[in-house]
This record gives sequence, C-alpha cells and structure tokens, in this order.
Amino acid sequence: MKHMKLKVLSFLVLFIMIGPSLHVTTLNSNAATLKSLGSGVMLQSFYWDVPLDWYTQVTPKLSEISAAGFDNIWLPPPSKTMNGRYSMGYDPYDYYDLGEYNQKGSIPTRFGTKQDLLTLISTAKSYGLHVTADIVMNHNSGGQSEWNPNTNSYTYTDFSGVASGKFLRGYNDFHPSTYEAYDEGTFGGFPDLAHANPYVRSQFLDWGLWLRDTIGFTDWRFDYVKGYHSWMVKDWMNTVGGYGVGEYWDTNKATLQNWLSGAGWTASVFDFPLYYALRDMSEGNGYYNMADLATAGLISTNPLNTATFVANHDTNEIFTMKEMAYAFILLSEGYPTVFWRDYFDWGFKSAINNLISLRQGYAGGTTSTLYSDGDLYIMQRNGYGSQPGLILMMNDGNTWKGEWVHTKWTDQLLTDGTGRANSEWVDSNGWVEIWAPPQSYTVWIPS
Ligand SMILES: [Ca+2]
Ligand SMILES: [Ca+2]
Repeated sequence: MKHMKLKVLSFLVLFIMIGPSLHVTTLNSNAATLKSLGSGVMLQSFYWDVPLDWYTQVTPKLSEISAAGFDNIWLPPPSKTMNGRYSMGYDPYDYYDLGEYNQKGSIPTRFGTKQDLLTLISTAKSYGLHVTADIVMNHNSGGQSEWNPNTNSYTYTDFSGVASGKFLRGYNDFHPSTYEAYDEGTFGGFPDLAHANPYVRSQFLDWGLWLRDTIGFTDWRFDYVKGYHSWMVKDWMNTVGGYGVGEYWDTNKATLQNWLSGAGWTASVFDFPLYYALRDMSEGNGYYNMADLATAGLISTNPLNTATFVANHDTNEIFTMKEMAYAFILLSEGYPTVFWRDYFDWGFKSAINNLISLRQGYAGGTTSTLYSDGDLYIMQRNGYGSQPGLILMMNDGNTWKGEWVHTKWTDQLLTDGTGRANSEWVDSNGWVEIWAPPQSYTVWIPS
C-alpha cells in the first residue's frame, strides 16, 4: 500500500517536471493573447552602448523576431538615469520617467521617448511577443546632496526633486536606514536602497504594477540580485506576476539554489555556472573535458528555474565553438536567451534559426546522457507530447569522431538536422553509430 502511494507520487512528480517548460506566475491577464512563455526562446534585445533611440531600431525587427520563434524580448532598464542619454540604464534616477520629462539632459532616455517604448511594446504584443523589463532595485544615482543624520555626513540621497513626482526618496530609504543598516551587497559607490523600509518595498511593488498595467511590460529581469534580499523578488513576483529571472553573478550552484529558495521559487536565475563551463570549452582548444557538460549547469538540477545564455551585454568571452555553445543551450532544458549581436550582427542568425526550429519540433522531455568522454558529449532529449526527442552530439576534438549510442528508437532512420553528417539507421536493438565534425556538433532527428 505504502509502495503504491509512492509510485503514484513519483508519477505525479515526473509529470510536473516535464509538463511545463518553466515557471510563470499567472497574474497578468494580457499574457493570454501572447505566445506561451517557453514555447520559444528569449532575445536579449540590446547590447552595451547601443545607438541612441534604440527602441526605434528594435521595433521594425519585431515581425522577423517573432517569426524566428522567439517568444520574449528583454529590453534595457527603462527609467531616466543620472547620466541620461549617455547611460545604459543601470543608474536609475526617476523610476517613473521612461523618456517623458526634461531632466538629466534630455526628455528621452538613451533608448528613446516613452512613446517610442509604448510603440515598441504594442508592436511586440501584436506579434505575440512577451516584453521583459530590466529591473534595477539595488541602487540609485543622481540624487542631490543632503544632510544624513544616519551617517552624520552629506550623502547624495535626496531624490525628492524627480520630475515625475513619484517614488520620492530620501536618506532613510537608503542604507544605513533606521530600518536596516545594510543588506546583501552594494554596487559601486551608489546609494543602496533599503527594501526593509516598508515605503521602499511598497513603492517598488506599485511601480511594478504600473510597468505592467500602464506601460505593458509582461516579464522581468532583475539586475544585480546579489545586492539585496531575495524576498524582494518574491514579493514582486507574487504581486506583479509573469516570468522573472535574476542576475545572480556566481558560479556556485548551491548559492543560486539558495537564492531561488529565498525567492520562494517564484523566479528563475541565469545559469552563470553553465556560461563559464561553455567558456572553458570555447577556450580549451580541445582540452576541455566534455563529460563535465552533463552536470556543469544549474539546468542539470533545476531546469524549470534556469535561464541559459552564452553572451550578454556584460560578458562576451565565447568565440571559438560559439555556435556549438548555442546548440547546447537551445537544445537543452531551461529557458535559453540569445544575444542580439550574435543574432543580428555576428553571423549566427541562420544557425540559431535552425536550432530554434529543432528545439520547437523535437527537443521535448527529460535529458539522458548517452555517451561522454573528454572530447564528446552526446545527450538525448527523450521526447514529450508532439516533440519526439533528438540527440545532440558535441565534439571539441580536432578530428571527426563517431560513436555507438543506445537510443530511444529502434529500426529508425536518423538524419542530422545540421546537414553535416550522413543519415544513419538505428538497429533493432536501439544502437546507432553517429558522427560529428571537429569542434562542431550534429543533431539527430527521426525522419
Ligand atoms: Ca544592496
Ligand atoms: Ca576535450
């Protein structure tokens, strides 16, 4: 009897594990008209020092972006900053000025006017795309100097003059506050917000609802979550909903799991451990141990709460074998992010389009490692629903390599979805010999 119950329970757990592709809190009513999040992949739709009025360059590409299979575009922090048009948005000054008020040198932000942003968002939604806002809650910049009795000194913590007239801040809204002297971390020398002050917490939640209901953002990327309490993200997700992903720049998987737990598993986190493993592969000139890929990332343990990437606006170190790195994240579990420059500027568009198509058509279900050694990593997606599964074979060695693997199929012709290798038959016992070129990959699908 007890045994039976356990079996039923483990079946339910399995179903929950492979059913949804990622964790989304469904409070947002307008998400219903958009693509199901996770049915495609996310596009980081900016890079460091993008041209001025960037919004107006993104909008004309949204049709193409949606058609390629993306389901979500991640935009830079929208608020007016201390450095105005010179800033990439990570030094927020007036949270409610999205390019509407003449302050800090201009009406628009670096990325354009509020109207440019609204046009971008409504166009994106017309193509079914989610729109992710970059949320900077750890620090501010650009306040006036004021006498601060908490520090017995002058501090740049007077944000009472913001032109929007909303979310005014003063010294006690920052650390050291009478509510809390300090939190998890500070960023540069910027005034560091005290979320333990109930005013700060509630103002952020109000701002989140305004971004959602008035501006139209659907999802959230949380900047520098290492710098503040994870409960702030949990409160945001439980109040505002959608999909949230934290930037916790750390390679320790247990540390990332602790953060996810602190955020009540309401959000995901970027897979920095996997990023650095793929960087090591790229820089290894064949000496990277490919067998390590099976467990290198947080996706190997927490795929529903993991967003993967191979480059972003802060870090771009993977050059050799970059397409293979994309193959790994785009065909694995987790929610992959493609970097704008890789897609539009640096020549990976057709390869990424093919990989997204293979992901959507085949890459369902759990993951099994079929074979691994120093130069080969071969994994099978086991299939789910209408997605029959596939096999990804990665080779960081300097010669063509073949390997016999035991697959989920029998008496089945497998073709290489990249067109690099000849088709191969799986025998009646499930075995097949598959091949991959040097420092490259193949993708085996039933045909
Ligand atoms: Ca902090
Ligand atoms: Ca190797």
